[in-house]
Amino acid sequence: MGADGPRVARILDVRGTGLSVEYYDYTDKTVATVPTSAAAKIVPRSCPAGPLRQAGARIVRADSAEPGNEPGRCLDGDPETMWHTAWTNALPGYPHELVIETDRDVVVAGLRLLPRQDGNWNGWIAKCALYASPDGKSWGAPLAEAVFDRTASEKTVTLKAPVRTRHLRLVAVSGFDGQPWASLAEIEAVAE
Ligand SMILES: [Ca+2]
Repeated sequence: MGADGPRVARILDVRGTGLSVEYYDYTDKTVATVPTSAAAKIVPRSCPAGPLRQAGARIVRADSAEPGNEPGRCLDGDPETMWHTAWTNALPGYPHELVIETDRDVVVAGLRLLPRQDGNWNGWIAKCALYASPDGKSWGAPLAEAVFDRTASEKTVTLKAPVRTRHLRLVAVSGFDGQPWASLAEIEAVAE
């Protein structure tokens, strides 16, 4: 367990004495018990806002979403909620995409992508590409492409050089084992 700085965690139990807190650590993937004095550093059920959410980021386009797993759920700071492409009334396959818009320019050195954290790997993204646009319409060539391993840990897409923009497009190119779905618990930007 890392005790330094805020931890993104889900509180599992507050013990009867009120002297300790049991929590699940999304970074270390462990269950730990800490005294309440240390638990003050735990951020329950939330991811710290980074450059995107600080700039009012929202999803303005998603190619598909299942009701209850709307696109905005990957920008709500809650690691337990997610965007998930449709599976009930339609089953569209890859590629999938999200277009993100912010209220003002942000300088982005890359993206941090948190896969769904509920123990189910449906929709985990294996390969993706990141674009930026001056106007939200023309995207050009991808600024970065990335291939991820099949784990629940946070993934990073790193740009060769930081970009200043209000419009980002994440294309999920493929998943694992030929799955048609994409899902994502949280998106944030890597600051310059
Ligand atoms: Ca979420």
